Amino acid sequence: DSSSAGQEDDRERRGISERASLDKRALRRSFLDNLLYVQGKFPRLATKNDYYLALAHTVRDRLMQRWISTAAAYTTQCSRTVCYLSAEFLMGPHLGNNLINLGIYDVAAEVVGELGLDLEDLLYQEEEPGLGNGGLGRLAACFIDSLATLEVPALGYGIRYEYGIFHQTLSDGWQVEKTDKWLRFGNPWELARPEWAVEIKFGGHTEQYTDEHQRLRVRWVAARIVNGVPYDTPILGYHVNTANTLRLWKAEAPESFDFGQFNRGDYAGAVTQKIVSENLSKVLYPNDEQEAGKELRLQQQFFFVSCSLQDMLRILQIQRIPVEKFHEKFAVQLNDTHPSIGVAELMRLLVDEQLLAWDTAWDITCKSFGYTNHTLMPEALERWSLPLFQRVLPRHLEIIYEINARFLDQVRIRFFGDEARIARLSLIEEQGPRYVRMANLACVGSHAINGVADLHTELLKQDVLKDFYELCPEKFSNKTNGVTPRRWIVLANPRLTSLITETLGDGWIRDLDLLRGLESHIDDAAFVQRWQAVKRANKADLATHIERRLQISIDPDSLFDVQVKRIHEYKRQHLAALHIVALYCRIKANPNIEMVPRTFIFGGKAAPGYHMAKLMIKLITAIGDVVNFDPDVRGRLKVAFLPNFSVTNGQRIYPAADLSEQISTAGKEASGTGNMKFQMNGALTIGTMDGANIEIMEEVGKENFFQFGLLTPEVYAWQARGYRPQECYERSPALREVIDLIGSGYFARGDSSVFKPLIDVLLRYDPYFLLADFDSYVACQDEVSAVYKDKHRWARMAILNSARSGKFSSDRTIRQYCSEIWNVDKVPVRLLSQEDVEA
Ligand code: GPQ
Repeated sequence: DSSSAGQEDDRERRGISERASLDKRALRRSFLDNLLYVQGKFPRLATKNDYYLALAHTVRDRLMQRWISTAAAYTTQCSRTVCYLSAEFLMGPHLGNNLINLGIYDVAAEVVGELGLDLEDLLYQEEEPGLGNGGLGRLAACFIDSLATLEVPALGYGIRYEYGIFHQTLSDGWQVEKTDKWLRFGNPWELARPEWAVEIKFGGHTEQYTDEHQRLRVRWVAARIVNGVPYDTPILGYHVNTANTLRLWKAEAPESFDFGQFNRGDYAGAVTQKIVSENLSKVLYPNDEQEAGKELRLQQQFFFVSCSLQDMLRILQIQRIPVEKFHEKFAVQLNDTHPSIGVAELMRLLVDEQLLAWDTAWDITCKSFGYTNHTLMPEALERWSLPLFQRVLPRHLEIIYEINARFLDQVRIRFFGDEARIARLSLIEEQGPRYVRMANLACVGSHAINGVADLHTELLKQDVLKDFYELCPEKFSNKTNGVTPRRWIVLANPRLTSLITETLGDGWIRDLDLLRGLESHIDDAAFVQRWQAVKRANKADLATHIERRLQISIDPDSLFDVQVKRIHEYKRQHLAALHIVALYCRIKANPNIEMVPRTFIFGGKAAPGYHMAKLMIKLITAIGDVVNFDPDVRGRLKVAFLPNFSVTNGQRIYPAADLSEQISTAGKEASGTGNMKFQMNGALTIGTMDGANIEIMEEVGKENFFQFGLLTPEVYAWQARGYRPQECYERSPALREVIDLIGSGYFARGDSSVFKPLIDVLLRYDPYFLLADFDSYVACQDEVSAVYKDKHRWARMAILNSARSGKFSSDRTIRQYCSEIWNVDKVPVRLLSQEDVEA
């Protein structure tokens, strides 16, 4: 047929001459071979997981040629390379994505199908590497995908956590955390590279000495050394030969380290030391946008950053590039402040170990780093108490003092006598207990600083980083986030992918702006009908999944109203909960009231120590327990909290949504990226003018977006005036009824104490303006229901949302980073033949 012919042309054009390996018979042969030689099984004994692993190895074998060809191209051409430093990479399962990017998804489905297996079933066997909390970690994963697809040389550097984000279960409606043993059955996607291990120092003290040129130098005498071992995962681009590398570091106790000397024959003590060392990469901190301030967290940050910078120096050496050209070879991006200790560590490596002059080293450092800020929430700005910092990184504290002294000298000349400004810009917070301010370090040590949506960048300039903006406005720019359409449309929504490709051809997968072509089909009744059928089928699939998981029946024709993201007060899942209760109250007052049936779907994890967020989960599940079974409701309202929201679960949920809830308090959500995944998959958004919602509305047009709520300047004005939520409560009868019903204990079997902390905060402080936005939100939701009754109008709006989502491809975002921050070009990769490789 025409689409597979299109794919064939594509392959020809790209010169991928691996016909044999793409051949179905060869695929079947190596699948069965891997089952035998890797898993040691034959079909009658094989488990589903054996089959998954056999297929994973079959795919991995096909990645290797590309991976090696890519490494060869980059090495011989000494290509300029992006190094994306991130404490989190929330990759999601690899198998499906690799099948898509290799262009062998359909043939793999046939091969396993002929063996009596179901490909989707095998895909669900993969335990996803949950090495991130939420948006920030998932953004890193989308970026790595786009970099490979755009054929840009890039390395992702991070931590190989043994335990990723916890697994969430619900017990009596409360969140319960279980550990995430994702490596339990092995990981076929990674390759350990112990030959490239590096040593990382911690603690101890510093000493001065004079070198052979009579220059005064500093040596760091560490108290302990830990080995960092790289584990590499290939990241294949879409229908290209480029396979970049995700390099994650595992901490190990060094064999060479002489425990005996330290412990005087204390063997048990030495083993304890080993455990302490390996704790470094043991577990991901599950706090999203919350400062934990834990010593182990600083150690983790330094660990992966020092490993990565040392690895870059090794690469320079292999390519015989002088260390003075570090910044010409590498563009190093800091994904928030988590890796910002890199500024001080690169200075240490260049000055103390490579023996460069301070000024030379500082010039290289500033030209190498770029810093992306991801939040305006004050509690998420990282600071480390001075005693803790001194204990872990004594040499880095000295270096930070030196950077600060030189920096503030310049500030004093520019802003003569402005001591308050100097105190705000200082890398050290001096009022009260002293802290190292990591955002300030990142700003001073980077040549580029960016926010992640237009509004966010403006607020950074006006507010959070105002002093740095006034000092160096030229460093600042915006890079609105994006998401990869390969995972979030092609893999997650095969029905929509077929419809779009049959309508437009498959060019949209690498150039999402081509989706605009859908607009001309909006009056084509057959197309609109097919569009509706796709959504309806996706909803039916999700309904089945929910029914199985939660034992509640779901009507696929009801409006699927979805909010999935980390649970946080600023994201206001409890505002959505208030709306559900308002609808419930209408039904109780008038059981025959006409109402558009809705299914409210929630998902998201709460940080284990964030009690209010956990109470928000309990509120939602408690409302569900009443509403789902009250006969008066007659199925018009259903509330489902899907446990353990993850990349895997997201892939089922986004394609089935009608309505995307993006209801954060204006000025609080830096960008949001879930909003983009919903839009691409044809959901309409109800949202505040926050983060990237504003840009989504700009793209789709006001008439295709449900906007409500205070604007950021209005929030600021209410704050300045002194906001009294009690007044909103008194003014709005609907709000009063909702708050009183929850406060009465109606959703807690009469126990009014359960939700008291939540209700008290709302009535007394309401720091996120739920009560101020309540009436506006409910009115907007009524408008949503009115529009939904007109199924045809809804479908047209949904099509326009997808058609106008091109801006939010991470390919666009990455092109902007490449040209405006990293100054890096693509390096197409020629596939080496077997003989080339072996020669
Ligand atoms: N974000 Cl600082 C996180 O997911 N975790 C964090 O620790 C910080 C930010 C998010 C942010 O809340 C979203 O608005 C962004 O879309 C996302 O980062 C990616 O930039």
